[in-house]
Amino acid sequence: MSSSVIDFIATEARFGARNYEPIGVVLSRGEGVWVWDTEGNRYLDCLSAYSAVSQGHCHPKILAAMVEQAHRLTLTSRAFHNDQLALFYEEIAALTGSHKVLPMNSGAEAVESAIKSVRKWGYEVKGVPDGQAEIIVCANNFHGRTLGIVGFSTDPETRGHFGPFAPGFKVIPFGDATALEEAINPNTVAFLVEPIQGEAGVVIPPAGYFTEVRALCTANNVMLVLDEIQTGLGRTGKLLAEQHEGIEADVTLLGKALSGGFYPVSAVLSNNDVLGTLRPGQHGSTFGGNPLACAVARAALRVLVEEGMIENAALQGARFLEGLKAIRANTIREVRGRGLMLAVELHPEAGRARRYCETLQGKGILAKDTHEQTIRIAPPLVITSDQVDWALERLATTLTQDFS
Ligand code: IF1
Repeated sequence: MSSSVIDFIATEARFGARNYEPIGVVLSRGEGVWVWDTEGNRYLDCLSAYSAVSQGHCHPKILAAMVEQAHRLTLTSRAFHNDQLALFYEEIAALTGSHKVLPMNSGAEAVESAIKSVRKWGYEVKGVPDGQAEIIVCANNFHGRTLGIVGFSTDPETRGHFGPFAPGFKVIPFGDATALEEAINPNTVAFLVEPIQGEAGVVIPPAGYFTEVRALCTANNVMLVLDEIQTGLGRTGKLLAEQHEGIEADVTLLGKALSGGFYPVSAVLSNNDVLGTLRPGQHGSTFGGNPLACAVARAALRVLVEEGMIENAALQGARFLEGLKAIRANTIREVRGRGLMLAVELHPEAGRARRYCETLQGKGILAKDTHEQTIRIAPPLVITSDQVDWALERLATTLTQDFS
């Protein structure tokens, strides 16, 4: 490593809170599926900033929209109207078939906003006694890092020593519709769930699960809140992961790729009167719905559709999954994926996934481990067949390598 690389890493370690343990690469440039480090080495990005850079790094059309808008107007606050917000609402509502939109910034903020909204809906529409609203969530969930959210996490790393936490959440197993049925009571206002659990290691529920979930929520007047912050906007090969099961959530949460990675933009979408319960002064954000964010998000949505990225995610995702399944390596326990949200789970004896990610780095691929045993693979949705094959070759040699 050159002295400059060591310097960036050492300086981060010296001044920064140590809340991450990054792989030892310092990136300085990105274009499409590729990123370059400070020494000019090129890597295929198989993380896409946790699926935020789905449209590819520095997409020229999103960049142009951002620069153009930054020259004109960046922030007005919601105390005044701006000439981008209405267009953003109109376009995202048309694309997703939703009726109401609440713009926020981070994913966690969208989740928090949804929790506030469904509780309010519960008290004012469903008639739940004040202070009694319950929200059902799943074990091994990941919805963000705020206090409200980590309070209903089941991961000791995520929640440990951050309490005390707010009450009002009930945890059930993921993928078990009977558990949901048993957990629902008259005070249940919502079921908050990821269509595919990301942080848990790309856990895909049994076929038919969400059809049953949808029916249970409808029958019990419980709002189905799908956290599509990671699965949404083409990642799984459909615009929204809910489409794989042919269902519609009552509330859908989007973030990450909503800006193509340029800027934090998130949104709560609802197809009923959940967001209608919010009155002026009851919720908001200084930056939420700002004109720069709206212009960036509009461009990010436009290129996703116009450039066929969703169809490409389905096509290349199937190719990638098939290629991973064809790798005969005793290190592999299971391969999972839908669209370009993929994971290779290693055998416990194979050692930590992190070691394999470091080997992949040496071969020009950046991927991220999760939960010790799983390598997550989520390249930008603009990846080509040749690039998939290129990645598969390197994954094959890495996974067949004997570390013991
Ligand atoms: C970190 C994983 C990905 C999310 C879902 C909400 C949020 C996220 C389904 C919050 C965020 C992140 C954040 C990142 C790690 C990461 C992640 F490893 F945890 F699972 F993407 F793969 N809902 N996911 O996945 O969005 O507030 O961050 O904008 O280190 O926290 P945010």
